[in-house]
Amino acid sequence: MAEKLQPRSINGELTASGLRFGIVVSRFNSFITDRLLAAAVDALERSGAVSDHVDVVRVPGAFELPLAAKKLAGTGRYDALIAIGCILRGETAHYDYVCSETSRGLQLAQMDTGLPIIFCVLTCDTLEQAIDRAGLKGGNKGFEAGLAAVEMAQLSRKLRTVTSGTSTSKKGPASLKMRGK
Ligand code: INI
Repeated sequence: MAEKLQPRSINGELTASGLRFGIVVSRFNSFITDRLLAAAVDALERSGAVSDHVDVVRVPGAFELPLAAKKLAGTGRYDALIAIGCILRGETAHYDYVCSETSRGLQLAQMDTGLPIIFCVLTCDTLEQAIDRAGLKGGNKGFEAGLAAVEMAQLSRKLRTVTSGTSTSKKGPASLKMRGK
């Protein structure tokens, strides 16, 4: 009988040692964004990142996150970025514009530069919903973002070195070969 196909799995480890991170955080709704930031830094620290390798850049509001992130990405210094913001719905359509342009801008910056930019921007109808996601009932999205940054930084490193080749390993198909790690 034919051997069962066992695809090779490529994952990013949750180890931050030696990796550099940039965090862009908005001052608007800082009551929330400060808590997201603290949790993101905690996740990086627990994963093995060191102070010299983590920079925090503050911007006025969420709308300014994409440009700052793109400029940071352009320095070539970082393995991943985290964008932190909190957009709360008001009485006008302003919320919708800020939400859509912030998410679109961050995704564009990520795709243009090829650097992982983790989206840690809360978009909530009420302050209570935001508080729940910044350390209360819903956990802390900043911590999740920190872990996502580590995973994507590691994964990006690996994906840079994936080459086609012939494997003699019985563990997986011959189509992928990893260089380095
Ligand atoms: N910026 C936020 O980060 N969150 C908000 O809830 C918000 N609201 O509701 O207005 C907000 N507006 C400011 C915006 O991000 C820009 O800083 C501003 O428009 C200047 O460009």
